[in-house]
Amino acid sequence: MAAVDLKIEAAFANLPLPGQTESGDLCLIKRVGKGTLLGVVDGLGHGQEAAAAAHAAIGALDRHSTEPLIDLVRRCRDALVGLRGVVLGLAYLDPQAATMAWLGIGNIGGVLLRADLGNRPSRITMVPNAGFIGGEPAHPTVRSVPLALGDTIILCSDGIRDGFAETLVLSNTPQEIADFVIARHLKGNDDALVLVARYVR
Ligand SMILES: [Mn+2]
Repeated sequence: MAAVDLKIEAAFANLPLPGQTESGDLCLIKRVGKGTLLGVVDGLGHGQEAAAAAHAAIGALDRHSTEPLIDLVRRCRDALVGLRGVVLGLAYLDPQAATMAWLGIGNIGGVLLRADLGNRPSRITMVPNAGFIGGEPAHPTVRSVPLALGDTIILCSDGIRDGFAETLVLSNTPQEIADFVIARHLKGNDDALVLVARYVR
């Protein structure tokens, strides 16, 4: 499945743990204002309870998508009362300003890969804050980075092994990259989700 707008092209791949019908990993790709909001949520554990928590968090992100990233974290927390916790990665890509703001709470991967390798550093890794949403109040750090045409952003759950970024062919489409990462870098002991977005003309 892919969502395309004028400037941000995004796609994802999601695979539940074998034997589970539902993935506890979910994502959101949504046009918000002139930009695109990306979210990856991993409900703690797996199976139906993890999926219920992930659905609640994604619903909160969708309902409040115009709010600042930091407020979305609080919205998720409010939506998770009585449910399991989640870990979360959020990014807002603003093609007009050519910036991306992002944050992570818990074990969520995020990497920005530059199209122009002369643009140093050629890779920026998101450093998530510790913890999860649904426990102690989280106070994540929102970081802003410049975006250039062709740059690729990847958010993924911990069902994906580290080190995948080195193996990617950046001329491939976001969907091809997402499918490749799921096919080749799956841990196999957890649900897995990878979301790939690119800033395109
Ligand atoms: Mn997980």
